[in-house]
Amino acid sequence: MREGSDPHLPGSLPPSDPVCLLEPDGTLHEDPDYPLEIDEEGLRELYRRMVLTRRIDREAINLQRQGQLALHASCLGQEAAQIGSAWALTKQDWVFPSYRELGVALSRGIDPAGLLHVWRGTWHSGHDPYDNNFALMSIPIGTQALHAAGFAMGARFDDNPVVAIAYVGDGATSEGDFHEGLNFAAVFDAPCVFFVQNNQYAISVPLDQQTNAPTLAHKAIGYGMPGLRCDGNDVLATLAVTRRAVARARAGEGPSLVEAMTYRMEAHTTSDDPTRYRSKEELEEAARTDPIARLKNLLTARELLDDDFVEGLEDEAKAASAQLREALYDAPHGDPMELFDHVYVDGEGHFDQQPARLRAELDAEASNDGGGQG
Ligand SMILES: Cc1ncc(C[n+]2csc(CCOP(=O)(O)OP(=O)(O)O)c2C)c(N)n1
Repeated sequence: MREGSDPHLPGSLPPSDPVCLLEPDGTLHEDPDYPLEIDEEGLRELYRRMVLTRRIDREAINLQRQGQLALHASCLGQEAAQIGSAWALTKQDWVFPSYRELGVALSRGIDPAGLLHVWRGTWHSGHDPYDNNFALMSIPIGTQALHAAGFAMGARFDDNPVVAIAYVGDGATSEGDFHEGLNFAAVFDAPCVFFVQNNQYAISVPLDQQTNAPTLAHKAIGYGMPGLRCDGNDVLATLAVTRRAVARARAGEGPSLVEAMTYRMEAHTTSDDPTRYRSKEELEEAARTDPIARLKNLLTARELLDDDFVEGLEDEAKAASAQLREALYDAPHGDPMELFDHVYVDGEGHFDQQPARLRAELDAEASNDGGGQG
């Protein structure tokens, strides 16, 4: 920490070095500002979630390659940032994700098949946000900040001790929506955390072409909220730093920005070719800080990865992948009429003509198909 400056207070400079508790070789540091507060079972559970996320993510890429999904946005390399931050939340808290938050979704108990139906184009959402307090994936960049800020303001007006967390990427911090969300949250002391996964790229645009700010956490100063930084490939640092931001929000002290330094090891999406804008050497360098290997080193040193656990996890990962394939392979389209069902709380709202028009179009399409075959 900088002398005389506490990064947990609004207006302070963010630390130049991100908080790191777990080194790539598995060495653990004590930091009185960020107590670990996790037992051995917790450490194994973090590892389990990270491994399962990676396996399901890989399965989704394979399904896209087989033509079963139109697209997938991989979170490979970002497992620690996602699973560590999600661990800092309670069940009552609300998550506002972008399109890359598979690890957060799994942590909240979401069935990945539901999420991936969206990428298959066979369903509009695939999960009910109220089941797990996990909002629908929002693809427009930066909107998550507005949704989380608005939700958190409402929670504050209702004296509801719930915290909202917005997941955004580095690129999103250049969007107007991001600015507006952070400003409103700060002015209204909203119980909100803006969790920025700085994975170094907005598609092909590297961080140094996105901003002149020394770090993304520095942007928090202008809104009057703390800007914290963690090593986002260190699941324990991410957990501890997010926990502080969540505690601050829950105590009614207002929002924080957390910048988690990580690296997107896969393509931006399955439609992207990252070899056009980054080198093999850069990727190899990033692989050295792999978040899963790092936690594995700690668990191995503590003899927590016994054969039963490792084999059980492998079986679980295989079963989860098989279940995903079964749910998605050649899955039929959902009912397009469902499009109108969840837009307004009180039924059809102002959709007075659109459902009838869509019904007529679908009927016409069906009769044309029938005609073609007959
Ligand atoms: C408002 C808006 N503008 C542009 C896009 C197109 N777009 C999709 S992903 C992306 C880059 C986002 O980068 P970042 O915020 O760093 O998140 P990442 O994809 O790296 O997780 C852009 C510009 C969009 N989805 N929404």
